Amino acid sequence: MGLLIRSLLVVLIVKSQVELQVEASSNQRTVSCDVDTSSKVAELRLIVENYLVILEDELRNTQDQVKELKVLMTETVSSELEDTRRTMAAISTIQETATSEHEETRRMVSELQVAVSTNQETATSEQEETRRMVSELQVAVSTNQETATSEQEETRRMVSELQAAVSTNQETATSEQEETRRMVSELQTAARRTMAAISTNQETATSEQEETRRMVSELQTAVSTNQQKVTVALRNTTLQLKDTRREMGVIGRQVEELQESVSRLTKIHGVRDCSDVLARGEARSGVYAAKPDSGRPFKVYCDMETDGGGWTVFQRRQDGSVDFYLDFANYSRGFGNLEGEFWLGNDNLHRLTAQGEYELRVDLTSFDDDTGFALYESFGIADVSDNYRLTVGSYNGTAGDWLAYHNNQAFTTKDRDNDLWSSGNCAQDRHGAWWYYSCAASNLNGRYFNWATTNNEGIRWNGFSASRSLKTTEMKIRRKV
Ligand SMILES: [Ca+2]
Repeated sequence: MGLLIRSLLVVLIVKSQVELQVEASSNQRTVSCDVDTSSKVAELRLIVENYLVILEDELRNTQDQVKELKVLMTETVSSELEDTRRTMAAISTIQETATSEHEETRRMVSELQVAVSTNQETATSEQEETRRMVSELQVAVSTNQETATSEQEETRRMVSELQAAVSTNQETATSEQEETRRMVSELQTAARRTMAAISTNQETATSEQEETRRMVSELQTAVSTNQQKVTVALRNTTLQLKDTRREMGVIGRQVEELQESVSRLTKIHGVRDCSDVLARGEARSGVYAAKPDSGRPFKVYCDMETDGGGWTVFQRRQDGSVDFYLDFANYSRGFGNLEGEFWLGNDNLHRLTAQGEYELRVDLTSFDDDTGFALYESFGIADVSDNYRLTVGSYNGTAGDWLAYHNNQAFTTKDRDNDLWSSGNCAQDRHGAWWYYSCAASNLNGRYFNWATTNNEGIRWNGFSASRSLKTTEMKIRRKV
């Protein structure tokens, strides 16, 4: 930088001197040409002085710049020098480390060399020892070989002696063998004879054995077949036994039921009606036997629940399962099922009521399930000669007195007109059988409807349930004691 400025200044100065010389020569020429040159010289001096001033300024500036540059260079160089020093120090440290490592390596190599040398020596000595042992072994082997050779000789000698002995023995053995062969031959001959005898016996035994086997097999087959038959028979018998037991159980129960029924039905001595059944302690409603007089007994249904029980039921309607539009004969002997719908029969009714004082109870149920009853303090039925004429006493109850109208009336059926209606048969008109007058205030043997109709043919008890057809009815009598 400084050098450059200096060169520049030199160039400037040289250039100025050249210009000055040119100008001076020109001026000299001018001076030579012009008389008045002194003023021009003065002018040139002034110019040169000005240049000098400028040059001095520039020189000063340049010197300042050089100073600044020196300072700057010094600082830069100083820091770079410092870096270089640090690097050198690091390199020195690395070199030291490398040197110490190198030393260590050398030391280890040296030790290794020593160890290798020692090992070599050891190996050499061991090798020596090995050689010595091998040599000894060789000597021992040689000695053993010699011993072995002598032992072999001894062995050979003994073998030879043994062979000789064997030879002698063989001769002896040969003669003994001959003797033995002879004896064996004789024994073989004897054995053959014996074998022949045995063979004959064996054949006989084999055929007998075969026969026995066959018989045993047949017997086994027979036994097996019989066993199967017995098993099947046993199984069948067991099943039959089970069935029989089951049937026996059923039969037993039936017998019990029958016995109970028989018991009920045969306890007829002194049983005139359900009042007597109750008196005997039978508290269950159901079918019993009754024998009101010297005539034959008949079955009755006893109501043991209503109003103290002991009622002999003689009529029941409940579902329309029995046809009640029947003739005089049917009403005389009775019909239906005592457990369901039925009419006990006018003959039986007469026989019952003829033996004492009876009360009558009529129980009714409407299709609205309203219930009502009519109780008559007396009730009687005449015999067939009087057409089973009705006699009822005074009424009490909830259903209304709709039998009084029929009191003292004969029984009319569709085939027997005993009513007081001159223009026709009330039984036909009301589709029933009753103690019709002309015709009815009640009609409990009428047609069974399944709804509450006001039809004249229906089962009616006028005034109860507004004269509409009824759902259930029961008529029953009880002897007054
Ligand atoms: Ca009539």
